[in-house]
Amino acid sequence: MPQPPASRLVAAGFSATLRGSTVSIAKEISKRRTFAIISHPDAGKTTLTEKLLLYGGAVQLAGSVTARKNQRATTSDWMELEKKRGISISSTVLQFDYDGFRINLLDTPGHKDFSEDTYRVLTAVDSVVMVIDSAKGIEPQTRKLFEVCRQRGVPIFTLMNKCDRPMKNPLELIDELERVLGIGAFPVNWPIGNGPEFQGIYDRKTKMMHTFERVVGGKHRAPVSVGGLHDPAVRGNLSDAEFAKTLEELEMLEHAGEEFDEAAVLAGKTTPVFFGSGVNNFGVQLLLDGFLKHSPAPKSRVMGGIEISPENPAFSGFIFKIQANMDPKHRDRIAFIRVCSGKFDRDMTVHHSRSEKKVRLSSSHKLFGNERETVDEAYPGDVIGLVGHDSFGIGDTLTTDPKILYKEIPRFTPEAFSFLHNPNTGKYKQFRQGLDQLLQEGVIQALYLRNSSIKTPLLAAVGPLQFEVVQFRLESEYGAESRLEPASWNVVRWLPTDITEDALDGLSLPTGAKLAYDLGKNPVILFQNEWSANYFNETNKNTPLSAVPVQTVRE
Ligand SMILES: Nc1nc2c(ncn2[C@@H]2O[C@H](COP(=O)(O)OP(=O)(O)OP(=O)(O)O)[C@@H](O)[C@H]2O)c(=O)[nH]1
Ligand SMILES: [Mg+2]
Repeated sequence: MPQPPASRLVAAGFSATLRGSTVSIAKEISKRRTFAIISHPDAGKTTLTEKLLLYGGAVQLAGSVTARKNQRATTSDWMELEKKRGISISSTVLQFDYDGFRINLLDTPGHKDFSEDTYRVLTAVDSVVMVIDSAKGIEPQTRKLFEVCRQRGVPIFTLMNKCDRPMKNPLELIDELERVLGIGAFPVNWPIGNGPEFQGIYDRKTKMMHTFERVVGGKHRAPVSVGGLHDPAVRGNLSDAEFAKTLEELEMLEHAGEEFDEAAVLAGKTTPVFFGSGVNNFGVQLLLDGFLKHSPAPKSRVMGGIEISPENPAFSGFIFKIQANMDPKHRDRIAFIRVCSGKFDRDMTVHHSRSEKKVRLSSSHKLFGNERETVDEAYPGDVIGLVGHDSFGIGDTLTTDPKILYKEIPRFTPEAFSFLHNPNTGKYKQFRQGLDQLLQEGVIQALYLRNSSIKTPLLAAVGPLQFEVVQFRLESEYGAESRLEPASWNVVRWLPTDITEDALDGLSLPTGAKLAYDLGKNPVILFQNEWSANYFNETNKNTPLSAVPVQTVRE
């Protein structure tokens, strides 16, 4: 029999491997669930994160990294200042396996001063869990975050949390979602009892009631009994009045006759609603399982009119966060990349969009709070940490196909301005090194005044709490003291990037306004107030201003 030419043999073998690897990539993608937990401050995101880790089997005891180390801090709020203040300042990535899924969970800070970090995270996830304090309903920051998700078409799952506190009527809460946010709301389950009487959750799909026992401190899973609505053993201590009210509410829901519409959920038009109490572990298992069942795996991204599917054989991803000094044992910086297509292999060489150079990615890690472990491969949906690349910045694309360029990261207009002085000249090196690092992390922006003898950096932030973070981290991570001096400007606007120095000299600025440059050497004008910025706009029609730099080139 004539033998096929050698080249055909090679080609056949090659395509067989390609098919094999495509199948395995598709399988890996279908296992990935990458989501953020979002809400107004204090609704219970970090507490819920801990409980999802507990129920997901990723920690043995909620509220501690490992029982062995006997650390009491949450896994998610690992930063010194977060522990001290009891609030989340920086988003945290936690990767773990549960029930056949590879979960990438991102806990975000709720405070508006840190919303830059939260918004960047939203570019890196495929869905979100929106946590609502059931006593308060929809709060302002939740509404803003919701809008961003809606614009991006991100599917939203809702947890009505803190049902162990006197809560709003659950029907009202559902109505509020529809009225205030304008999204369809489908209650997947329903609370049984309210506040101190809250003792369980009714699963509308299985028609089963889950009643829980409280466990001290909520560190362990809550013991649960499952049974039909009229099962006395399951009904527990619920008063007749409460029970009758629950039955009535459930009847009303059934009467409304709405079906769970998977397509509407995936399109971000309907949110499945779960009830629970994170602190007491009530409803956490139902939320985790319900979320995994209905949430999407990574899907295609469209960039500049080109659709990049996760199955695309070229590896690609973008950096959405940089964080230094996560682990005091390793004083280094981690760039967080969201893998969007293809397969990541440790030691692979990729194209780096900012430098347009090839770089080898040898130090890659999977992340669990501030813990890390070397990772050899990763798939679309995964968030991994890359160490040892000082040239990496937020927004950069890394890919084996240089035609792929992600432009996902939003820019924010600073609204708070303050000079940062170094009061201790002997520590100038630490001060400068610390500040440069924090600037690269995007914790804050810095501006330098034009034609000025003042060389002190002018810090520009979305909110003043960011200044506090800079000062605290300079001191605790770099041993550098600092002093803030409030500046008299409140508004910054970017000038066209191609404006000449002569044209800048020729500008006539309103009283108190000043020219400055951002770190990318883009010129800006600092104004004392909005009125003055508008006046400049009116009187200088040929010099359009913008609230964010049109194009940023950092050096
Ligand atoms: N009663 C009650 N309190 C809760 C529940 N979940 C969280 N809390 C409390 O609410 C407070 C805030 O909880 P966190 O989990 O830190 O809230 P967060 O949303 O992460 O806050 P930020 O990250 O700062 O926006 C803490 O005191 C928690 O103990 C709950 O289900 N019931
Ligand atoms: Mg938090």
